Amino acid sequence: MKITKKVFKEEMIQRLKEKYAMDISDATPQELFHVLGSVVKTYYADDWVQTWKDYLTEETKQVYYFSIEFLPGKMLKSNLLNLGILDTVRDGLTELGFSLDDIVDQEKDMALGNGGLGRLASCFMDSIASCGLPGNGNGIRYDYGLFKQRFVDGYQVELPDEWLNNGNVWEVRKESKAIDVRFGGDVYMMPLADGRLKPVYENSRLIKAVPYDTAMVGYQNDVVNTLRLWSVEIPASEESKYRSLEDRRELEDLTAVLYPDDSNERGRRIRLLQEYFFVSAGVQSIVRYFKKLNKPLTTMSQSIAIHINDTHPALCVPEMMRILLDECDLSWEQAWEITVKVMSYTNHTIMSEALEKWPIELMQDLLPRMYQIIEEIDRRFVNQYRKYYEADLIERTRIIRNGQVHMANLAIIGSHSTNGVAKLHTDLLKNVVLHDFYVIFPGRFNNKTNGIAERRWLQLSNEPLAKLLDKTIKTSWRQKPNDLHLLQNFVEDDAVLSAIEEAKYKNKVALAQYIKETTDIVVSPNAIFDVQIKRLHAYKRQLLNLLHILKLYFDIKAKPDLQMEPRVFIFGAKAAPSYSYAKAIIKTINETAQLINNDPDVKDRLKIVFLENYNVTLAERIIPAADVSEQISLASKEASGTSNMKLMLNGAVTLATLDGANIEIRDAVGKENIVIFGLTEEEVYAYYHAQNYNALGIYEDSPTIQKVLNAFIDGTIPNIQFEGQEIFDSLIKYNDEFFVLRDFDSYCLAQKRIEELYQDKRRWQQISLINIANAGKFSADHTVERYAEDIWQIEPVFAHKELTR
Ligand code: GL2
Repeated sequence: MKITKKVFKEEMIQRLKEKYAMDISDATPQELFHVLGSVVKTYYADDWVQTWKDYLTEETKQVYYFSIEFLPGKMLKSNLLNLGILDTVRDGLTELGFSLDDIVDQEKDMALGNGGLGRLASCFMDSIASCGLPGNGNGIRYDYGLFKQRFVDGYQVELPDEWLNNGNVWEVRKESKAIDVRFGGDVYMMPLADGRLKPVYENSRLIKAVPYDTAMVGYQNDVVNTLRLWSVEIPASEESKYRSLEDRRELEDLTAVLYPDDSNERGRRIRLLQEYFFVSAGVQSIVRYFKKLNKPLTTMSQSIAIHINDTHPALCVPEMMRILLDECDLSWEQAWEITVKVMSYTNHTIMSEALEKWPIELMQDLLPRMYQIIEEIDRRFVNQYRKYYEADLIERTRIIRNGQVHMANLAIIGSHSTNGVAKLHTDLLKNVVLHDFYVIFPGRFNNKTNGIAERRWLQLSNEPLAKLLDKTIKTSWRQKPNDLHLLQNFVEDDAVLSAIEEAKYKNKVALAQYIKETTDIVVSPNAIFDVQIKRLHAYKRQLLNLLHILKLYFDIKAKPDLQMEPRVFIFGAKAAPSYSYAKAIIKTINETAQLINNDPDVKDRLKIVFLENYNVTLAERIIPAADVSEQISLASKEASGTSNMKLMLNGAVTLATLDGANIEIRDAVGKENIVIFGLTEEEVYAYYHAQNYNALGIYEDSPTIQKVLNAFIDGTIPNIQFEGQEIFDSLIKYNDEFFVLRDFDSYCLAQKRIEELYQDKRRWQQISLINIANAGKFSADHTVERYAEDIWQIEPVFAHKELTR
């Protein structure tokens, strides 16, 4: 659709009049945002309807991406970019006397996710639509997103994220598509006259799942897919059962909050119900759609693929079985064949505490029919494979073990594909964590390295660099991220090299200003901006970063005129509210910041900035301004990471362990263009096998480590009596689970290397350029194309369009 500036301006003026009965000149940014949002919606409405019709009439195979988290952030600019009207709208607004950026600020971040996993789901939504792939998201419309983080006296305080307070302009409530979901009570199987068994439910409850659809606009390709999020309501037929306010509240709580746990699952009733709620609503609605196609159920996998994003939606497997058995009257064998062909699963972590398990009693109590079906899947699995494998292996791979339902086992057994999210991670799944399954189902395992949507993470968030790229290599990279490679030709071009540096400088000035406004800390854009942004977790080792900062601080104290490249260490991280160790780290970083930032001896050589409330929008500010990308998890622990990819795309130099996708980043840029340190995954496992890691020994042997660690407990860092001791003990008394001390020296050397490289200006600029030039490989467009071909067997719709034109 071609929208001119003139038409756009007229529309804004008219709509504003209709909606708020006022002249546009009197409108507040909030009012403008709402009107602009609804205008933009009309621009994609036809394509949204058409895309859906095309899928239906052309019987296109579609994927449904089930994820308990989506983290889209703000959507206005992304929609404008993808519709190809960003400049038109920006200029139009300017002519009307407004700034697009002020209006953009009004939008609340849609933060229905914790971190990488949720953000990946949203990058995939963008890429699936942008690649013209027929795919939809399926999740939960939480009333409250991930908590807002504030620091009070250096402590993390969590506030509710009331993101729906001013309404949500992008969503469309589809009451007519609501679905009833059943839970609780008892179920027994009643034989029918023809010998079949039908479930009879007693005292179960029905709840109504109402979908809210949001358009996922493809990048300038007329494709608009759907993200469907379900919200709970009380069905009219059940009103009488929910008499008291508490009863109603308990039910409504079901979709109230996103569990703010990055990787720890707490055995909460509501969490399990949430999982079943969006799975059941989603799978029911998919089967309802499939029935409209009038095709035999046995061909379902030719029309539908369902993706289980981490284990939270693993109940897709028994729910699909339930529908096919109980409602469609298929035999177990038929139903099972369909289910396995339709389902696929991604594992996102090897951290054992995140491998979800539910107590049998809880599952039986809340979801009795699900439990029956899972038991039967388990029984048949054992029967089928015990002939071929030793009893121990079968026992270890069972879904029901030690009084618990193992969700990863359910997802693997009930699907045709299990993938990891980076090469190393997939290898670890095959060889260690899920090795038993790999023995049974070698063909099911495959790797799909994560990716990022470069539209958001470069085109939108880093305009200075994007413009420079257009000038230098033309604009094809915007369509085909691989074309960023063209930049490689300019690695010896001084003008381009300094232009990249200038773009970075501009972004650093902007971030410095934001830092000043929000924290009152003054930082110089000439300093190295050294960035670690990710959830606060012991394995990610923000502590290692802190120990090095303290070392630098003590170096300065010992030698007041020490020459060093000024550094600003920037942190962004939320800790799960129940994760007290992570919170202790936050407090300690904040107190260390106070100490160092206010010590006159430091003379601005070091600054620590911990920005509050890290979220997608804040990431968009920080990433373009980063010089150094800290990816320092203990090797083997970070499944992939994705901030590593975003930061390289924006020209930051990666300082990393050989973990997750860092390895593939090294392979892409070459080992001279990344700074690697620390134990390898093999070395980590060697320690595990030999059980000979000795943190105390390392401490005793190193005066530097002693000095740094003692600062936690001797009052050097103020106000952390409790936290300092907790951290000290984690390292010394509890033997340093993530080998922070073992990697400390190697990390300090790597940091020294960073400094040397930075001092060689031209070399640094070249590394930066090479990182940008090689980031196209990590576009989520490629990643979803691989999923589409290898796992989902879906094709871009353009192919259909071309044929029918
Ligand atoms: C994670 C991994 O920890 C992270 O390394 C990975 O990049 C993302 C996306 O695959 O998934 N797993 C997980 O549970 N969370 C992640 O971020 N929350």
